[in-house]
Amino acid sequence: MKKALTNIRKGYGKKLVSIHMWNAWLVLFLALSGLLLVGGFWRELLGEGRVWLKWAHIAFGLVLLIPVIYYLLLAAKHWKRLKGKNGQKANVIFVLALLIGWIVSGVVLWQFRLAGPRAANTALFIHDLLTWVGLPVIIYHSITRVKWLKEPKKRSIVPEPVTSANGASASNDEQKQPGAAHVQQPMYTRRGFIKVAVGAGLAVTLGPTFVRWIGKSFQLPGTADYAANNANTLIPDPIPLADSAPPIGGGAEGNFRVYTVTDIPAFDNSSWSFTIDGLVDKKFTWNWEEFVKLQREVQVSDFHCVTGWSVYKNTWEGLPLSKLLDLAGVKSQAVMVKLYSGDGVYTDSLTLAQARMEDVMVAVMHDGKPIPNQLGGPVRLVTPQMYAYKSVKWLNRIELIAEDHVGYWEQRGYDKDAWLPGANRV
Ligand SMILES: Nc1nc2c(c(=O)[nH]1)N[C@H]1C(S)=C(S)[C@@H](COP(=O)(O)O)O[C@H]1N2
Ligand SMILES: [Mo]
Repeated sequence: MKKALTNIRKGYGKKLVSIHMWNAWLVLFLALSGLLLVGGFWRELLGEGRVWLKWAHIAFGLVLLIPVIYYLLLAAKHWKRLKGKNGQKANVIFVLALLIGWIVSGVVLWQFRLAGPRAANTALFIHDLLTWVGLPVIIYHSITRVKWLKEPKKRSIVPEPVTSANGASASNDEQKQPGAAHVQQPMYTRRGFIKVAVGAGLAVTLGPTFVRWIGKSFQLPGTADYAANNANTLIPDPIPLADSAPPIGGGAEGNFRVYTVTDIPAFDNSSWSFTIDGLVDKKFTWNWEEFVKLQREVQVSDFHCVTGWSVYKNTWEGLPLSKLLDLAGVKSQAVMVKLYSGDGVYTDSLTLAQARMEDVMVAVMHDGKPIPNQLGGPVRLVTPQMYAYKSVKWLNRIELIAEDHVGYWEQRGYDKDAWLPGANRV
């Protein structure tokens, strides 16, 4: 009878240890892959790997459910054992809330098409928030626990009940004694000291960086900050229409995340031109002075990235793409509009019907100001009914072609179908 009890205990303790270990490895993988995915810096380098990494991140995120559910099945027992240890109870609740929050917001991001951009936007905020709060705690936890691994009797999750009653060295053979009473070590001074020392060390070395990091993630630079650092030097400035200044949309809500797969280019009057060619009746190449004289229009629209962030109520001023197509005259053989970026690398395409949608715009101004170079200025495409990978930055050439063209991200695994849920597909 006694023996059976010990075996159960032993099995249970071992289970907790292995849950903890699997969970730790999963979280490590998810943290690393997540940081690679969120960092704009890695976009060019990862290329197609980015899409694979995203699928791996989602898959392992779902696998994380296994240790969480498994733990929940054992939770009642573990909870009893934590009786009186409020610190550890709080820690368990914190970790569970963190993991469940990550999983739920992650599922919404994974199912972004079902969820729609509003929900994806909220989920991304929560996913990020939990990362910036949870990761430092987990890193701290891991560093302090490494010491404990070498001194197993000081851990709160033990493979078997520790049996030393006097606080003296609990050796391995002691742990093998069957049926001995479970006595938790009261010896917390050294552990406490290590914790405080590591905590203080981390706070001093990483603290300031971390605070700046958090600040940045919650207060991303606004369009005004980019406008202030606009590296384009095109003259003259386009003069905003009355609807642009002040912007009829009331000013954009949300923050763009600067994405690029090259170094961020900047242009001046000598390095910039805009061409429409291919299967057209009349090919055009405008320089900047000519281009700013073309009649612009104003629209207010939302901007959604497929990774979950959105910027609402943008007041864009520019040329409806359909007007440019009419100006050049599209030949009957043409079926696709190929869009080129002045970065020399990024391209995408629209069908003629898509290109003629009234809100597809070759934009020159945002909220009454020239589009800053970091956000794709002097001229970028906006495609309000499609995810923003269609909205080619530094747009400088439109070519009418007779066959399909697969865009930069679509070549690397993004969906050819970029329509937002609820869009008026054409
Ligand atoms: N030339 C170019 N255009 C681009 C991209 C890019 O990497 N290069 N990224 C696309 C993606 S995925 C998005 S979400 C938007 C981001 O626009 P922003 O950098 O102005 O926020 O630009 C799109 N257009
Ligand atoms: Mo995007």
